[in-house]
Amino acid sequence: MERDAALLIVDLQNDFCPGGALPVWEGDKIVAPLNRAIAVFRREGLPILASRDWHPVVTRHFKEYGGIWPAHCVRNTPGARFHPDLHLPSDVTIITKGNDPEEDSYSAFDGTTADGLLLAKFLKARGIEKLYLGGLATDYCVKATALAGLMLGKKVAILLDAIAGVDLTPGESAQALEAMRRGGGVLIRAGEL
Ligand code: VGL
Repeated sequence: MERDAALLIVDLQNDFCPGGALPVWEGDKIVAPLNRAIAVFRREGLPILASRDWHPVVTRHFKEYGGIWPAHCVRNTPGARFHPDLHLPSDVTIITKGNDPEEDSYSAFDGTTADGLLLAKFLKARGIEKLYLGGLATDYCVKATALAGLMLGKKVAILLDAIAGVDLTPGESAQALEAMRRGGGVLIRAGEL
């Protein structure tokens, strides 16, 4: 693995998994491959980051207030917690996004660390040039994060067996993969790590 790489797990939260408020079909199936990826990054001593949607009760992101989504990942609720089977290490860097009631904040690059550092600044400070991405959802937050990272000049690899999509309109996840590939992203499997 490249020494300037990090693993970024996008929004693997209860509300995006079966039984949650905005479930992604088989969203929990990616937990096992992501745990294997976590083990690889830990073994290599490389950073592990996890983004989370962290919305206020009232936000324009939700249907009730003008958005397109049912309420989900309201901060400090069980639905906003990471999936309980995900083996996040104790030194994981959590990136929080969706705080702003005016913004959708699909991209983890809209988010900040606990110290209030924007993701791009954090990566720069740590010398991280390559992101391995997994999580939810392929056609929203994973796509937005991948494209934002590529725009910033980062290398991005998408872990095909560690993502799952909403497919609000059928085919959106396939289109998202194509957009990420076209933007310079590399599509690989977690097993190849
Ligand atoms: C997401 C829909 C709404 C995501 C977030 O994490 O991909 N999808 N909000």
